[in-house]
Amino acid sequence: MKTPLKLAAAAVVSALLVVSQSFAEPALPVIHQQLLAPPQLPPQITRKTPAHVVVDLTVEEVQREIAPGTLYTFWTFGGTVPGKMIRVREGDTVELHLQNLPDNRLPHNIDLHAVTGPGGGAAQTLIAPGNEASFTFKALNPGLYVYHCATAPVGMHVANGMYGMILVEPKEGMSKVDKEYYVMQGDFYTSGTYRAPGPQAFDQQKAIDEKPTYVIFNGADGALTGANALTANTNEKVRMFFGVGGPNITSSFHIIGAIFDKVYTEGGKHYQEQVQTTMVPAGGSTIVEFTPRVPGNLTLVDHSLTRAFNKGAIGLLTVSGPEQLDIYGKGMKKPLAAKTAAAPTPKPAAPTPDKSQFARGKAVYDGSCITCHQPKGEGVAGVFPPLANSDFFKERPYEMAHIVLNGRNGEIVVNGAHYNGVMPPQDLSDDDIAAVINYVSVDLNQGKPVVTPAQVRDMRKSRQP
Ligand code: HEC
Ligand SMILES: [Cu+2]
Repeated sequence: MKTPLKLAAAAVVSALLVVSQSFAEPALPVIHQQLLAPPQLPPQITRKTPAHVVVDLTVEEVQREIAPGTLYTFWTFGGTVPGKMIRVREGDTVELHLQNLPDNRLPHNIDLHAVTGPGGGAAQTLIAPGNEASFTFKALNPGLYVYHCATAPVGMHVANGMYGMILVEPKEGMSKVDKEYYVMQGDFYTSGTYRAPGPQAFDQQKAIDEKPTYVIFNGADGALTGANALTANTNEKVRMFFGVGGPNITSSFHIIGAIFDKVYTEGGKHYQEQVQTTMVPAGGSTIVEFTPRVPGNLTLVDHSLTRAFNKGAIGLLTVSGPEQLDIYGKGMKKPLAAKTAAAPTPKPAAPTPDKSQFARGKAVYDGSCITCHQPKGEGVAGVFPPLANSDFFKERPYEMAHIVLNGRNGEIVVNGAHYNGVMPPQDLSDDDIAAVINYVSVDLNQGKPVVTPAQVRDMRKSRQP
């Protein structure tokens, strides 16, 4: 039982609290934040005064594809990896509600790096499934901040996808841009190998050893490629909010074919200009701004490159618009003049369409394939498989265009011999790929032309790198 004295004291204290709160926040307008699934994010803030922003985040444990045909159980904020992005203004009061759904198996909480105070909200929000927690904080410092689950084992909760970002816009606002995107990199540790099919469990030892199976953007191998590629038009200003959830691997963030006009290093206040690659720490962020000038695909990568090409850290930004040949020329390729007499003089080609495609196919072959597959397609024993009289090629000649488009690695048997190498994807146009495949089919395998540029274009559209 409380004594009357204590009760009276408590009443005074709570009365004081009510008074001070109502002085501190004279009728702040209440705004309910509309959260969007990444790579989208709430729109730029136009208001010039502080608000009381209510944010509802739901913890959801969901099984979905980490790669095509590979399932993984993600723990998420708002059902997505990364968690949905929160956007407030410097000086706002944020009232954050966290729900841990009844069907979840584990306790969770949230630690926001934008919070000034021990634990960033972790203690206030630690709840078992079937509960809701809430707390308020004042967004004192502008910047782009990571949030994440901080429930033990923290590394595991983050490794399962429990991170996102909160942007605190500076009081003076942010400059206007045409497109904004939200991308986070994370490292994942699965029991099976990269792209092993079926459900995969979390591998604690791989996590401790910091040997991820996947390093990916937005929670899946292919989350930002194919039909999911980001888009922009030439000469549009693009701003990307990029963060690293980790738990362990930092990013050498780079966009192939773009130079960042501005990089707000580490998500802070100052920017650096004219940057190619920026380091982003685990639990850190960056804001990059750039303006694509020529059409085509720009490729987001972690420039620690085996992560990009062997663990999934690849995304695309497809830029549409007219060619700008003064900025980016088409170029030309031709074989070097032969130094020895051994080179046979090519027979003059009759100007039929087929023959010209054939000539082009040979030119592409000599320019792109010859170094590995050798001049007559004979290959190198044990290293590069033959393309001439290849049973592997003849079995499904049409599908070979996939190999040239996407590359290939792993065990392969050609004419009874085993190979286990890496063929990188070839950076060639649809016409060149069709031409070289038809050249290999007709000239090296006594077959027929098997693929058209239009078919290669369709393959490219539907591919999952
Ligand atoms: C850097 C070396 C390299 C280059 C360049 C290269 N390849 Fe390959 N290619 C390989 C390797 C290695 C393999 C086997 C991959 C494996 O082990 O899974 C292969 C496999 C293939 C295969 C399937 C196996 C077979 O022998 O039929 C085809 C088809 C193929 N390459 C076509 C091409 C074409 C066409 C080009 C040029 C546009 C090309 N490659 C350029 C290294 C290369
Ligand atoms: Cu958690």
